[in-house]
Amino acid sequence: MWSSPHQRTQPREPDLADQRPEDRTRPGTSPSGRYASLVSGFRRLGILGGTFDPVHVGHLVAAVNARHELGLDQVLLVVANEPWQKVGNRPVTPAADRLALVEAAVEGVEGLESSGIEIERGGPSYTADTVAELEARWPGVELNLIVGADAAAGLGCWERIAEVRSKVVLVVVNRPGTTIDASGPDSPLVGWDVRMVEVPALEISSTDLRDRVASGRPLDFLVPMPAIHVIRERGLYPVSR
Ligand code: DND
Repeated sequence: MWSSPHQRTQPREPDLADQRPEDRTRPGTSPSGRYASLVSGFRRLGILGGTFDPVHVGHLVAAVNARHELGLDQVLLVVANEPWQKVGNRPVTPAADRLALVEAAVEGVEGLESSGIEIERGGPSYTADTVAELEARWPGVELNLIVGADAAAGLGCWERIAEVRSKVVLVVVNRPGTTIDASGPDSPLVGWDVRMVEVPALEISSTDLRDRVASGRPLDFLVPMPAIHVIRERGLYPVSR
């Protein structure tokens, strides 16, 4: 089911004249990671969007392995401002705290960068808006939207999904507990330009991690240590939540 990635035609070189000078910086130097720096020669960008409440090693392992398998220049971990499908179901941690967690988690990890692009846009976070913004900013750069199998199964309910489908390569990574039919006529992946990437299966969820904090159980080795420090410093995920 998890076939090897295919080769694609290389898109043209990004036009650096389209970039603002402040965007032509080294990774990690842009304010709040809004526009992760794309240095000259970048061709393939990975986008791993998430609520990241909190970020964990399952997210990071997916990002670094997708980057490696597909030869992506950089993967942006895009923090949702308002994950509209989750709002109302449970209290969502403020976006600024979730961004701080992701910034701490990717610090020093080659090829990964946090992005606050959806937070700065405000309102409900629609991937269609993010893809359109990134495409306009870096024309010709191949956008690879990375999703876990569970998120892939729900793509049909996303806002303006046909628009997203027309603009990205969809990268689906396996996630324990979810199987996805990648080829049948009823597959949610029909019509997408798909790459299936197998990553080490890590049975970790943000839900369990929030419960762990609330009940005083350890997060060690499930969440990167710098992000654990942020959780402690900011008192995130108290018992009452
Ligand atoms: P989640 O809330 O599932 O994020 O959101 C994932 C992305 O979908 C975000 O960018 C949302 O804005 C976008 N979305 C959702 C719904 C509607 C729309 C957009 C729309 O445009 O209308 P999580 O923090 O829970 O997870 C982040 C990613 O990491 C997901 O793709 C998830 O499947 C994956 N993941 C794992 N993958 C492998 N192993 C694990 C994982 N845990 C999470 N252990």
